[in-house]
Amino acid sequence: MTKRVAIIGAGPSGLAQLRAFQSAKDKGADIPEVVCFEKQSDWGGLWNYTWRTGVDEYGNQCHGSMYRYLWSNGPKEGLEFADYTFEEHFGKAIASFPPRAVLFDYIKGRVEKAGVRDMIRFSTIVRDVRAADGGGFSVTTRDEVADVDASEHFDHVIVATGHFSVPNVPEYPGFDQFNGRILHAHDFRDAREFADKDILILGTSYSAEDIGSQCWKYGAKSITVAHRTAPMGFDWPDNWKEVPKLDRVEGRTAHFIDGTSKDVDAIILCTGYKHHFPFLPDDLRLKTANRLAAADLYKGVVWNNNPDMFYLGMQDQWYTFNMFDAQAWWARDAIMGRIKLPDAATMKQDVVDRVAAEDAIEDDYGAVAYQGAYTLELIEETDYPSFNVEAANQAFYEWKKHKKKGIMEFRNYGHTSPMTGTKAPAHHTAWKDALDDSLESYLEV
Ligand code: FAD
Ligand code: NA7
Repeated sequence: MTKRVAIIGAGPSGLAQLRAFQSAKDKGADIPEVVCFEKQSDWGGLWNYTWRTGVDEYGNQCHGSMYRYLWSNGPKEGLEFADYTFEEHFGKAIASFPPRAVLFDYIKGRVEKAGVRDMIRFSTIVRDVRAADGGGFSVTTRDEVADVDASEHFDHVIVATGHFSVPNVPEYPGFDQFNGRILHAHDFRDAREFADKDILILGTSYSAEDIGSQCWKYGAKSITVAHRTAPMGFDWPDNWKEVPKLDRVEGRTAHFIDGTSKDVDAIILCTGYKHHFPFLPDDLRLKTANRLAAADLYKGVVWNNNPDMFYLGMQDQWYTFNMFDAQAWWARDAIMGRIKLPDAATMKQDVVDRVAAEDAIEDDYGAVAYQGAYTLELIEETDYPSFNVEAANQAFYEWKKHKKKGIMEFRNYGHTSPMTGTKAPAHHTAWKDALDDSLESYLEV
């Protein structure tokens, strides 16, 4: 096959794509020439921790949003690879909410086994992609080490650059006069910085819940969370309060719209991220909200305005690694002609139907089931090893219930693997007491 395929990004999505092509090759298929461009010097995407904030060593936007002491916020049983289980990687059953370093090790394990590293050009940022006259794309990259630009032609481009990296940063009156630190979750690195401090968090989603919990665990004096829409409503510890929307800040005092106020040392904006593709022109650039049915993507992966282009992992995420796999296997098969794309009207209607189905979802349980069904739909059209998606849904449902029961305790439970049927052991130390998040500590019995 003489086709050339560019993958942009070597995070979990881009690595899933490399593994998908390599698995077809292993089975004797003639695969395209695949080149993956990764702006960082190592793979793993967000799971490749960096202490840097702001810009990276080359002056490009720093990709990393992960922080020290981060443990998986959902059960690992919901994200397990069907072709490479946790038990295969670690040689034993491990607990359900691994810290970042453990998940990074797992992600690496599969691609090291697959031997795909030499398909990646590291420290190489994609700067520009254009639809080429006569078909395909012109992709301009910069090798940051050599400090040299190059342009190459590819028949397909797969965008796997993630969408939890460029922060959405709102401004409230008085921020410019605030006498403390204001930062976005993207720049949060070490909760110990906020020990003995009064912190204000804006937002009510994963980052708000988890960064607040980290700060609580590592000794913040108080945590105040202001909601724009609705409170999270968990049974929080005594020094944690949920308050209505922030109105303004005066000096160190945050005033909320119900007339109450609180003096705080720092404001952490857990206000989400932008789908941001500075290397793409208008005709190729995805513009979508952070939702389960992303705009303009047939089957959630094909760019409807130019079906030679694909996007992976652009949805809001309950399912992650195995959903990226399902998408990558599907994109591979579309590129290799194993799956035929329908006409433009059908592809457009597919998005309309997915959006309507998402809009009809009543609660988080419905959202999990929706994304599980989507993942299964793609898997069933490829040779990705099928797995018990209903069992993975169940792991999410149990997790939701555990969170309701005890927001600082949900990580102490074990869930059942949809791949092996093994129930994970409880972790040796309760999450709130486990201050060491190293791989060695986590794997201790
Ligand atoms: P990313 O991991 O973001 O990887 C994208 C890659 O593209 C990066 O390596 C980046 O350097 C590269 N890139 C970007 N732009 C360019 C360019 N122009 N040229 C070349 N390379 C480029 N998911 C879970 O399942 N469990 C969790 O507990 C969890 N916790 C999270 C905590 C935080 C703080 C955040 C932000 C996300 C979390 N996630 C979690 C979700 C996360 O999005 C996925 O797990 C996963 O990392 C997404 O993979 P990705 O490959 O799509 O994107
Ligand atoms: P999310 O899930 O996109 O949530 C963003 C939150 O930010 C959400 O609660 C929003 O409130 C809130 N938000 C957005 N804009 C504002 C303004 N202007 N003022 C106040 N609050 C605002 O992002 P997360 O970072 O929590 O999670 C992203 C990923 O990172 C996730 O997959 C995790 O795994 C880690 P709203 O409900 O819209 O009022």
